[in-house]
Amino acid sequence: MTAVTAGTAVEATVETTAEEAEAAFDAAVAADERIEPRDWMPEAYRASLVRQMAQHAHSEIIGMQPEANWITRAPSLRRKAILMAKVQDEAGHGLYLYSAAETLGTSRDELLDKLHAGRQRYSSIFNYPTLTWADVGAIGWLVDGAAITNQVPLCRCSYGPYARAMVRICKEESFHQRQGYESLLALSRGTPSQHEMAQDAVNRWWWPSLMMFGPPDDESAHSVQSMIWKIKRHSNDELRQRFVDICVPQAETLGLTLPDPDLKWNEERGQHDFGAIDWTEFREVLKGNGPCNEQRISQRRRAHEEGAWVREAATAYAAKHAAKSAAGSPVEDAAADVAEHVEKEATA
Ligand code: FAQ
Repeated sequence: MTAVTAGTAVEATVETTAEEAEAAFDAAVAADERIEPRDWMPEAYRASLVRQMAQHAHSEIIGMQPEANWITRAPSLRRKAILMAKVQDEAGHGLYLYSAAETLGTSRDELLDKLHAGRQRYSSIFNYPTLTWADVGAIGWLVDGAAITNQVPLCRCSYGPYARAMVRICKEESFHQRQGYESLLALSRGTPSQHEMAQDAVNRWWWPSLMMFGPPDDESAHSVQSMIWKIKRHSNDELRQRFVDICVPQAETLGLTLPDPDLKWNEERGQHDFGAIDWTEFREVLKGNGPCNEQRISQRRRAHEEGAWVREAATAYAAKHAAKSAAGSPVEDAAADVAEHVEKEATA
């Protein structure tokens, strides 16, 4: 007998064999139940979740850089306040995801070390530059839009902590998407040069946004297994197609053109056909040869080093508090002093 705790389908109080634990895991996944941190899970399931969640968390924090580039140059106080809040939200998303990954037994430090050493990925999209103010709008509309399309199904991911983190993240991403859309709309309906700037941004961000969904299904190494485990609910190509179909009418409302001459409605499929994606470019970006890979990772390393004193101070503060509460709470001490005083008065 191997002592293991079983999945949510079987209460975790009984001793079961490894086979029974695996059967309980499979049954829980099949019944659309959630796998929770203390449940037994296959090591490959755990490793694949850590891989995906780490990549996702890293994307959120590296993703702060391209937009942060425009905070000091936002065209109005209103736009600046909105952008600061958005960039801060992305940091928050990273923190939820690192915390969710910690429930699988990997520390945030370990994941950050791997990111800094180039041993874990972050999304290809954040290796492109933000050349004009319109890029901030294009990121909100397209990048956050692609992120939501990909992430709403993750709210139903079989791993509980990841699924729950995604619910809040998606609500915030949807707000981000709308602010990007509104910002681009203002530019598109502005002066001719503002319109041109919006169109140029869409021209540059459209294709990289389609790459966010990952390689085509027949080249996707993890999709089949991830879908069996219900980590992913749809394939890369399915979600990419859904995103294209959502964007076409939105681009029309914006008065902007999506830079794809092959984009057209296919009556038979009830979906849009679209042109070929440059997968060579995608692979190059993944290899580290995108326009901003070096800049993004070196800024991230520098921010980590420069933030060391904050981590040290927070650790020292937590240790001081832990020592204080071990010695007794100051409030309780004060209450005891008063009680002692009152008692002395009463017996005097
Ligand atoms: N970039 O077998 P698959 C955001 C890698 S958050 C880089 O298809 P899988 C919010 C993949 O990791 C954006 N690498 O992989 C925001 C694997 O490599 P590995 C991030 C990519 O996992 C907005 C290999 O290729 N979102 O934008 C990419 O089944 C604005 C084979 O691929 C998430 O992470 C890529 N685009 O499917 C923040 C969502 N695509 O690990 C700031 C969660 C693939 O073997 C501002 N992740 N690879 O070394 C997922 O849904 C999945 O992981 C996919 C990839 C769909 C990204």
